[in-house]
Formats: sequence, structure tokens, C-alpha cells
Amino acid sequence: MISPNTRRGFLRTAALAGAGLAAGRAVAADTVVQMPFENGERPLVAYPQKRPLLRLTSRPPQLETPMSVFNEGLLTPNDAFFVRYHLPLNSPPQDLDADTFKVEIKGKVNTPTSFTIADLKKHFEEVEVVAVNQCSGNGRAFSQPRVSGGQMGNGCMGNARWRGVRLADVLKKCGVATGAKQVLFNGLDLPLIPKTPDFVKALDVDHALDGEILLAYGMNGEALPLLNGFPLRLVVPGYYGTYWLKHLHEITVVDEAFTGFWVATGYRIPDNDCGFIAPGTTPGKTIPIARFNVRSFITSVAEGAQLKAGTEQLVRGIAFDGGHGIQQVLFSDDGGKNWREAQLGKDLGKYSFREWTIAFKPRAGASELKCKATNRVGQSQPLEPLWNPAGYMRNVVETVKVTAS
Ligand SMILES: Nc1nc2c(c(=O)[nH]1)N[C@H]1C(S)=C(S)[C@@H](COP(=O)(O)O)O[C@H]1N2
Ligand SMILES: [Mo]
Repeated sequence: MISPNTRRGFLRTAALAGAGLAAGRAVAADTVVQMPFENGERPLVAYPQKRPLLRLTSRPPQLETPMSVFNEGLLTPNDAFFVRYHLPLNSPPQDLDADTFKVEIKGKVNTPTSFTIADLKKHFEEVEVVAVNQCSGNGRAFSQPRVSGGQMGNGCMGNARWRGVRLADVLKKCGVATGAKQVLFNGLDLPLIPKTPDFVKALDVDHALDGEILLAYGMNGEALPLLNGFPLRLVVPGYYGTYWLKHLHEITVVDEAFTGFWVATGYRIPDNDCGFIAPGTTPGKTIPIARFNVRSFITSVAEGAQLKAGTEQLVRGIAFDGGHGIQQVLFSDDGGKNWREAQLGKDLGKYSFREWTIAFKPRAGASELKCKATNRVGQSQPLEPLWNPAGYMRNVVETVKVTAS
């Protein structure tokens, strides 16, 4: 693959993308993966800068990471990182040039300013954070009753080392005016018809100024892949991916609450203490989705695996939450009757995947493996799946069915 890190390299990559994004390149005509839910046939398709990933839609491209990737390491490789878009045009934009690209800061600021990536690097401190990006609807396809929206398994998440400058530093340099309430973020992608609302997201001004949010141009030591927001994206640690605006070119400070479609209508959860309601019912009041709840996965053993009975082996997995950090992971090899504490791996920060491992001896016959994480403030995962109408925030204790002989 051509390196996206040089200007020339990038332009060639963009040209390739132009040629390839019409259809992507199917790995082989018969490489179709059957996901464990109805209508779950997904072709494995390789897009520019990406290895073959599970394709949900082609216009715009929406790609899911196969679960086996999460067993490769704690950081999700750029070429395997999932891809989500909403709008059909400019998703991704073509012929971007990282040298001339600018992000504009405007609205209720004292000094509206446009910055190139080089300006950002020159004027502000460069910082890094390891953080999980996860789509609100990750795991939505498992909802019962089924719900509408992209039918994804659990592969619409990834963990990367993001590099950029603090949004707070940039906003402060432009001088946030008194009375400012929210900050709006817009990318270069566009709706096909004017009636469709542009993808714009809002964060409260206090959050925007808390120093944790990055304007990121680097991902795992490289430029952002085109499909993950090149050349600049928002990184909102602990928050669902919907806020992580890609190809970010417009930041507007406003003095009233934003009422755009993607905040006022889309990406809302029931306004109660958990975000879930009785299956099949309609919520009353709703609020914008915010931080991740606690999740954990077994990554070393796949559904349906055939293991060797009586031979001790190591199970490995990952856990994460919305930013308190993981305190404990429990593992069960008997469908949740007995639980043992797993050993936690290296701590890459409170927004990162945390690795866990535990040794176990598969018993002959069928068994259900489960893992359950708890974070540092005692929040954990339910044993039975919870429900809301958009299939957001799934965090049930997941089960991997295996047999051993
Ligand atoms: N410009 C733009 N940014 C966007 C979106 C989009 O449709 N357009 N989708 C958001 C959603 S819903 C998710 S889950 C994340 C996914 O990030 P990724 O594609 O880099 O994995 O991007 C976010 N940023
Ligand atoms: Mo998303």
C-alpha cells in the first residue's frame, strides 16, 4: 500500500480511492461472512488503505472490523479500523490535500481564524491519547426485537493512539465569547439532496474546553486513513463515535442549544439512569447519547470453536468503559454459574482497551464462555440484553459457545 504520509503519496492514494470507492474490491467473489444474526451475510471487501473488512453498505462505505482483529494487539491497526458514514456525497471527500486543507473556527469567538494542519502543529502543543472509538449502534443487529439502522455485529469499535492538538487550546486562542453555549462540528461530507440534513454534531462549551478533546491528524503513528477522517478529525475520548467528526473543516461556537437533526432527532437515548426501556416500548423524554457504558469481549476464542478438553489454555480478551477505567474482569466457562477473576494487562490509559487473560481447562462437551467487566466506579454489564429503539449502547455480558473433545 502506498504510504499516506507524504503529500505525493497521499494524492496517489486519493486517486486510487477515487477509482476504488465506487465498489471497493471484493476479496474474492465467494468471500462472504455469515454474521450470527438474520440477514447477516457480509462480503469481505478491501478498500484503499484497508485490509478486507465486512461491508455493510457501499454508498457511503460502511465497514466493520472482524472480531479476530481485536486479538492481534491492544491497538487496532489503521488498515483494520471500522468505517461509518451517513451521507452519500464526499464520504470520503476526494483529492484532499493536507497542505492546503483548513479548519475554520467561527461564530461566537473574538478572533475567527482558519488553521492549516501545519498551523495547528506550529501554534499548539502536540498531544497523544489512546482512546476507543465505538459506534453508538455497535452490536445493534443482536437487538431483540430487531431495530432499524445499520445492522452491525460487535466490530464497529477500535482503539488507537490519536495525535493532534487540544480543541480547548485552539478555541481559547480564538477567544470564546461570553454567553457561548455549544460548539458545532461539520465535516466535508454532504447530503445528496438539500432536504437531507448535513451531518453536524454539537458539544457543550464546557466539554469542548475541558482539554480532553483533540483535533487529531495522527493515528497509530501515521496520518489518518482517508476513510477515518483524513486529514483532521475530532477525537472525543469516552464518547460514542457519532461525535468524532471526520474531515473536520468547520467549528462554530454558538450561544444557544443546537437543534439540527443529528442532535435533536438522531442519536438520542431514553432519559433515565441507564438509557434502556422495556423491549418494544416507546421512550418518553430523550437526551443526546454521551459516554460509553462498560463492555468486554473474549477475543482469543471464536463462536463455535472446537477446543481440546482437559488441556489448560489461556483465554484473552479486552474491556473498556467511558473513561473511569477498568477495575476488574470476571470470566466464566460454565455459562455464568461460576466466575473467576482474570488478570488485567498493561494500562494504556483510562480511555483505552484493557487487555485481560485467564487460564482455563475446557470440559468435554458444549460450554458457554462469558466475561464481565466492572469499572472503577462500580458500573458493570447486565447478564441479559437491554433494549432501546435505536439499538444503542449494547453492553450485555457476551457469550461465546464452544465445544471441547
Ligand atoms: N464527517 C463525518 N464524520 C463522522 C460521521 C459521518 O457520517 N461524517 N459518522 C460518525 C459516526 S456515527 C461514527 S461511529 C464515527 C466512525 O468513525 P470511523 O469511520 O473513523 O470508524 O465517525 C463519526 N464521524
Ligand atoms: Mo456511529
